[in-house]
Amino acid sequence: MSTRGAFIVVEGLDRAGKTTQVSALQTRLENEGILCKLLKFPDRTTAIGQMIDSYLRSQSELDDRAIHLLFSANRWELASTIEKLLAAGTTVICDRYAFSGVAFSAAKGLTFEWCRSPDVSLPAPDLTLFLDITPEAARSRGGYGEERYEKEEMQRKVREVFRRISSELDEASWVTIDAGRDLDTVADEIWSVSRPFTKGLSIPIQRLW
Ligand code: T5A
Ligand code: NA
Repeated sequence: MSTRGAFIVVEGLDRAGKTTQVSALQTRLENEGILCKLLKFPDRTTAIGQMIDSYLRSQSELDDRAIHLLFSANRWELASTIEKLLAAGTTVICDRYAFSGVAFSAAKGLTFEWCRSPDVSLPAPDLTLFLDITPEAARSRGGYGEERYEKEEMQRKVREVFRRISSELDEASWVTIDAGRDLDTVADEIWSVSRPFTKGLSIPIQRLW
């Protein structure tokens, strides 16, 4: 039976080390000769992505619903690319995805169900690695940056919504990783959890949610 690539998403609070870890995972996959592609949301390079970038840097203001829909549209722009890569046998690693979309908008006060609806039927990750870190530990990593959501109170609320999301998903597809440890320890755990998924999957691509 022919297999497809696995869709692996890395999620977490700001400064949890997502970008550091997706890059480490990509290196390990390449060293094993496994075909992989790294994606990131928001993808700030598209026209929609540029609107998101401007909002995050507080250079523009948007209604909470409007920015939520732009984040979702930014994922839909790449949905068919993700599907084609997976079908061609490429492992797709993604730095944030729809879970961030729900977590940040729900933390602002929009309802959970409303937040989920625009992402319904996007390709679902086969594995989500949630990098969990306390807001205090995140702050100690050189402090939060200048962007809109990088405030401790916001990060606390976001963490609560991520907890709710994880409680509603099955344990095999959502794995919480203690990201407060040193870089190599976190990378080793991510690798041991991801490795079985990189051998190719024979089940069809799943859909959110
Ligand atoms: N957002 C996103 C929404 O509201 N809706 C959505 O739908 C989506 C997709 C931008 C914002 O958009 C929001 C969420 C965000 O607020 P972004 O572009 O992903 O999202 O944000 P970035 O600023 O690029 O990334 P983060 O701030 O989230 O940081 P990372 O990627 O988690 O952390 P990283 O790897 O850059 O590391 C941060 C620092 O910590 C060090 C690193 O060297 C770096 O200095 N570090 C460690 N230090 C000690 N121990 C470790 N284990 C370390 N790992 C990393
Ligand atoms: Na990042």
